[in-house]
Amino acid sequence: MLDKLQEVLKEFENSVSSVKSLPEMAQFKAEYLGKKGKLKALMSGMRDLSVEEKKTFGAKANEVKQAMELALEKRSQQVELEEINAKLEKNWQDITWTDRIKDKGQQSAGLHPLTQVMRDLEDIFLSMGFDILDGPHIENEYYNFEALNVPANHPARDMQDTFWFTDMKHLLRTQTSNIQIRGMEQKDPPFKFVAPGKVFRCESLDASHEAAFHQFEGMMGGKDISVSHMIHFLRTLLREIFKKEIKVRLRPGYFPFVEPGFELDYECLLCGGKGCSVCKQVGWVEALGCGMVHPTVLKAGGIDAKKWNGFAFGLGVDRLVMMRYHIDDVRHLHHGDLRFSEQFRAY
Ligand code: FA5
Repeated sequence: MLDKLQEVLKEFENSVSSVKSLPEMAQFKAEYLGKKGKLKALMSGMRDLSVEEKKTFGAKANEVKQAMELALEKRSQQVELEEINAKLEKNWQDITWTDRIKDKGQQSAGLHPLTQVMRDLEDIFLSMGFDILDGPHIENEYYNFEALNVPANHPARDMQDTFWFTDMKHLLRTQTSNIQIRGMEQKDPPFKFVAPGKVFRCESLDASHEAAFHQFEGMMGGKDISVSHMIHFLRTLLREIFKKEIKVRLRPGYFPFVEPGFELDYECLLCGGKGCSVCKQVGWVEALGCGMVHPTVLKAGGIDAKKWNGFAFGLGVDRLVMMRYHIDDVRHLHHGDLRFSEQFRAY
């Protein structure tokens, strides 16, 4: 009987590799291991064996069963892979083939100008060694205000009209500056990071104000960082985004989380500085806020302000997009009108 067992195993081993599909595999398994299978048939002959022979045969039959199960499992995996590969070989589609899309009456897509500019900004800062961080849209009061040197009842809270949740502890972040503290909590100086994302303010809408818009935060912490470092990175940003010299001005600006603080304005590229609805007839458009990080903010981020300092900036991305592509109303960016989006297919 032991010889017969060996014979069945050999026969199994010789034929398992020729099983070509999963249904065939199920049939093959039943043929050897099923209730009416070859192994069961042999085992039913055990009743004629002596106790000693039964022990030896039983152990051997168990080994054979395990070897078969292992081989079946291995072959099943191969068959599955072969089936997937065969399907891929037969059914693949070239998703870059735009004629197919046109045939179906659809049009090819392009990147939204906001996405394009966000990606360009990320590439510029990645190439200068900055990390990219992300943070929550639903934020608590601490990260959006308190840790940024804007305690409760501070008048600066009114600078940004906030969408509060009913618990009055959570809010939709009004600025990407919430990542300043979160970033410092994660990193020891020296560090350089940027944080792009959506921000929300309960604003009256006009040509340059949206309620949901995008900012791009930047922060650098280290030893003896100065305003000139900050200007260097901002200049590089503008040069790379516009690929030409554009007129900007840096003027003092108040933000409780920086000291000194500045605002950088573009000369309005829509009217060439003559005055229009985007620049509110003044010829300049606010691009970003920036400055040297306030020691209280460094402290809130767990950083020793006697040893380290740094700069931070928060850029309005929607307005940057408007300047780069000469878009005369920020609301065009968000309203999903295809006549607008289609103009950017080439970018
Ligand atoms: C801030 O939000 C500060 N967190 C920026 C900052 C960061 C200062 C780090 C210092 C250090 P502000 O509220 O000015 O600042 O917004 C920054 C930029 O976002 C503005 O310059 C403008 O370009 C853009 N922005 C502000 N409000 C709107 C809006 N409603 N719609 C579109 N863009 C806006």
